[in-house]
Amino acid sequence: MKPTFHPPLNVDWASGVLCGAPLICKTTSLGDLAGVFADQESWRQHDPSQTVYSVEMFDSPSGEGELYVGVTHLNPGRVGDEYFMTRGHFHARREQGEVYFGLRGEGLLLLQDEQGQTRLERVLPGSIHIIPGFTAHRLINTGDAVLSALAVWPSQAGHDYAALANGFALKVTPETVKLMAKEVQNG
Ligand code: PAN
Ligand code: ZN
Repeated sequence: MKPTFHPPLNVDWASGVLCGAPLICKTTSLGDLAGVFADQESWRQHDPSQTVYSVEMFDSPSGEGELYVGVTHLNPGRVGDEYFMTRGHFHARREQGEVYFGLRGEGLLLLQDEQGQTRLERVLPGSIHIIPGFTAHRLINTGDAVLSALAVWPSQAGHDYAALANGFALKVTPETVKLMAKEVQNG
């Protein structure tokens, strides 16, 4: 049988720009993140229309067994002493995992299991993060430039934001980054 040839989808590794098929884009501004940052007073003082992050993903099929591919671009910034971050979520289908790949910028991936145990992984160009099932995840930009990360996840995973309505158990501030650097240094 004669094969059919398809031009591939493409990501520019340096910028995270996707092309080759129609995209779905969603932007999240500070005003959308009510209750997400600990310092509510500081959050109220910011311009609510300021973009915190945007997600671009291929408009792919969403059936059982299909995969979504998308890039999150997370701006640098802080609310009080807390870095700009994504809202974060468990997958609605808890058992479904995801893979993140760091593309540009520097930051952290905050992971939290269902018992509330947290851990952090450094995100940097080339880093690979295998997020197991039953694990909530949030990107945090600890740098001065845009943090971009590519993600691949099951189309049927869904997003459960409500389970984290009271927030993650760990607040990430410059103090956290200093502590982490010290731990890495001490092995
Ligand atoms: C990512 C996230 C993206 C935005 O594509 O959806 O980084 O974060 P929130 O969904 O928490 O606002 C992903 O993890 N998909 O499953
Ligand atoms: Zn996810």
